Amino acid sequence: MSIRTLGLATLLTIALPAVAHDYKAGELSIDHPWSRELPVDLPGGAAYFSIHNHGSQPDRLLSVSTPRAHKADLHFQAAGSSPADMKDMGAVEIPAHGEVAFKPGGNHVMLSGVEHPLKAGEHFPMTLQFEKAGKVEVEVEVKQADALTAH
Ligand SMILES: [Cu+2]
Repeated sequence: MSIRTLGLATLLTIALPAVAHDYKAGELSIDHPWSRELPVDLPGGAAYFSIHNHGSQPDRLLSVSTPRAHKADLHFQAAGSSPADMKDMGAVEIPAHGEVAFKPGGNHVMLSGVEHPLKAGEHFPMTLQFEKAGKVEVEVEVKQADALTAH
């Protein structure tokens, strides 16, 4: 391998995490973590993703953390209800061969104490702690304020 191809290979390896949308841990995959830029500079926000469990045993998402927020809480919000009705969930069960979606208007990761407002186009790291699959580090993509879904 020449120095030049070696350099390119290194570059591609480094660039990879920025384009990865899918993260795996054991039997779990975490799909497209994203967040929304807020229309005003508020010290908070929310993060969304979906978790697929390909295994025959349930797992549990115990907690989430990110260096971008002092606190990241798992919030439950019934579909169609007001954001004011959201509740803290201790942990979230990921059923065997099942899927749990965190999305706008539903369950979400509530970020509070965000010192630098989230800006569209940036990425920030987030760690998900599962009971069985352990720790999974993901990159959260910040979308425009009017984005409703990851795509
Ligand atoms: Cu919330």
